[in-house]
Amino acid sequence: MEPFLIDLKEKRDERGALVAIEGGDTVPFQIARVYYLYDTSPERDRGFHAHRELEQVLVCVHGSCEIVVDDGRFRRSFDLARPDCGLYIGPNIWREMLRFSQGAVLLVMASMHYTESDYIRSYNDFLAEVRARG
Ligand code: T46
Repeated sequence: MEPFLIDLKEKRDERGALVAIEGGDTVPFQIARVYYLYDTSPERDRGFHAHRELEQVLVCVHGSCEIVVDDGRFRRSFDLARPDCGLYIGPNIWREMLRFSQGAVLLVMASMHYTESDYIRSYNDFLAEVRARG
């Protein structure tokens, strides 16, 4: 499945705003793990890998960053700059996280626990796996 944006439906009133995310509803999988990236810097790109099985939703809850996604044929870029907007990335999509604003915080909800065997960390290996799949 190609990456897509999810409207996280902010609840705003005079006190501020709240976003609630429910696994299997707001995001299209049960959430098994949550992690977040912080102390990020515009000079320090991250990612540069794909996952074989993992599904994730990324939300830039503070600041902004650019997420480049690549299915082995086409590259596409998303600017994440709103805490009420999530980016779904499914399996077999190469991702690069670029241009973090100073102090940006990227929250990630994941469908699986962490396992290094799910990562493809070489772009050539990624292309070979995608092409072998047809
Ligand atoms: C992804 C993007 C959006 C853990 O021990 N547990 C975890 O749950 C994660 C995600 C990472 N780690 C360890 C593995 C490395 O030693 O934390 C270190 C940094 O991980 P990594 O270099 O993979 O970080 P990013 O920011 O390049 O990528 C992360 C996720 O790993 C990845 O799944 O899609 O964020």
